[in-house]
Amino acid sequence: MLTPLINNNDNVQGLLMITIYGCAAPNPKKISIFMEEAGLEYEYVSMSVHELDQKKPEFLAINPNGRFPAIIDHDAEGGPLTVWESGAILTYLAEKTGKFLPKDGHGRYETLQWVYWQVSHAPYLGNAHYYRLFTPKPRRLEIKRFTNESARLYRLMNKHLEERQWFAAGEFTIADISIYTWVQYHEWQGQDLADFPNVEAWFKRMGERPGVQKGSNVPYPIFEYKPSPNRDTEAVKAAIKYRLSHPSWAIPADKEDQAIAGTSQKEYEKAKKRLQMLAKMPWLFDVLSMLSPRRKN
Ligand SMILES: N[C@@H](CCC(=O)N[C@@H](CS)C(=O)NCC(=O)O)C(=O)O
Repeated sequence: MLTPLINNNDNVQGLLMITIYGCAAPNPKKISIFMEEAGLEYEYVSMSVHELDQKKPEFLAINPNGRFPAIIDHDAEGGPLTVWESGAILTYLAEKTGKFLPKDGHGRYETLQWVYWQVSHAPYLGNAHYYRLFTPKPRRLEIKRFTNESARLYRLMNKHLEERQWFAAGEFTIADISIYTWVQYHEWQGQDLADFPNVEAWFKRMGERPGVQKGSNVPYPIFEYKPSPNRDTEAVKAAIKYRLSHPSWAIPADKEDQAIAGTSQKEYEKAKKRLQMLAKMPWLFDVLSMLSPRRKN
């Protein structure tokens, strides 16, 4: 059963206009922030990733991709409409309400550009979370790669915000909402906001908005793990705290934007020569593939 948890307007009777399916994670929080900023009524169905609610048939019927967030707009033109993918949901809500996305012109595409950028780069940040905090053993190569890539994204944001208060269109938009919920987890990504002063100032500006504050706390505040039958809240909190401070997990980002492959210069030169040779004799590739042992997966 998918059970409604929060109704942000106690006076609403009957069917609510929009239902959000989400959990306490960056992508669903974008949607509750939008709703609070826009002052819209909504019903929130709180799902648990620990109990694999995203894989249950009743949720897969709403989002076959098995990820949060998803929404149902009961009041959409032409009948109830289901939308999933946080970027698509934000765009839909912005167009429906006429808020936080310019209707046309440069500002509209600037905004969409940053929303698309955020959604397509979120997996780098998400992988930083995964390899720094949740894998059973530290994996140096992966921690380095995703911490460095996260740092590159923060450098880009910091440069972009040098002469701007907001990410796009000279005003608060869905681009800011989309980016904010991920920057909330900068510590997990191995980033110190003091290294990115423009991002830090923007982050503070965002955090001062009442709608952003309220929406960030749905279904509960960031870093607050709710008890679940399968997980000990305090144990998870303690494990994360330990990993964030332990040298083998908290490998810092390199200052330079370099490719981290864990390879030495010698190995790199060898691989480069091999590629140059293959470029000259492409048939050699088929021969080498036949000779190399088959991978099992
Ligand atoms: N591209 C999707 C990503 C959604 C996503 O991965 N959501 C996470 C929560 S932030 C999730 O549902 N994770 C569950 C899982 O990985 O099984 C979006 O932006 O909506």
